Amino acid sequence: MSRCDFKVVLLGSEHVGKTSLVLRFVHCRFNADIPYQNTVGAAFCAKTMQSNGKDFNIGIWDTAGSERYDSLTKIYYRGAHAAIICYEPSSTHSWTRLRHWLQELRCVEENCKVYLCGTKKDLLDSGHITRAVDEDLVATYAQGLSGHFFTSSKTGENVDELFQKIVDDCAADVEIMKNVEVMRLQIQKEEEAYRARSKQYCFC
Ligand SMILES: Nc1nc2c(ncn2[C@@H]2O[C@H](COP(=O)(O)OP(=O)(O)O)[C@@H](O)[C@H]2O)c(=O)[nH]1
Ligand SMILES: [Mg+2]
Repeated sequence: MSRCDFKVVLLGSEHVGKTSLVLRFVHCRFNADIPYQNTVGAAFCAKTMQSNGKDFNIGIWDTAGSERYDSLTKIYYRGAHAAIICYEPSSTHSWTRLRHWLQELRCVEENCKVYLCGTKKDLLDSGHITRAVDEDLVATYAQGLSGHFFTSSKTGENVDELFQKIVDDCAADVEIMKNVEVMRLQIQKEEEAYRARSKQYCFC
């Protein structure tokens, strides 16, 4: 199985913690000591996860979030099965941007599952930052969506839970799974054809 079964895209303004979330999830690490580096364009990584005892390959697109790259970001959420839209509870700007991303996404991928993610929970819990985004408002907003999580990439809190929910939801979606089966069959056929061709030209 070489291609991705589920495509997940991360959206949200810059500095909210998208790249840190992906690094924590994929590599189980958090590095607070390196200077901030804005993601240029987008970065891709993949991880295999299980749902109901079956393996699924998850492709994750981590976008830049900068307003400069807005038009480019559309390219990355096209075809996405799920989107994690991040905001920082201490930043009203990041919340405004979240609503912007949700509207943009809905125009392109109507059926994409959307998960809201409040980041940097450790900083909020320890009082290093104060809440500026009204959580009741977020909760109301999240009601029509697929989920709402508060994560900390520093401690790892709720990070695996967020991605597990996404994989479980996608695996339980009949339409998505139909396409996954079709794609897997196609890959299998391509691999068989490739093996047959290789045999044909092998003279040893
Ligand atoms: N304490 C803490 N810092 C975080 C967390 N997530 C991100 N950061 C920090 O926030 C800054 C921006 O993070 P980054 O992942 O690059 O944000 P991005 O621009 O959305 O990709 C970096 O200095 C991170 O170390 C978190 O969960 N806890
Ligand atoms: Mg980034």
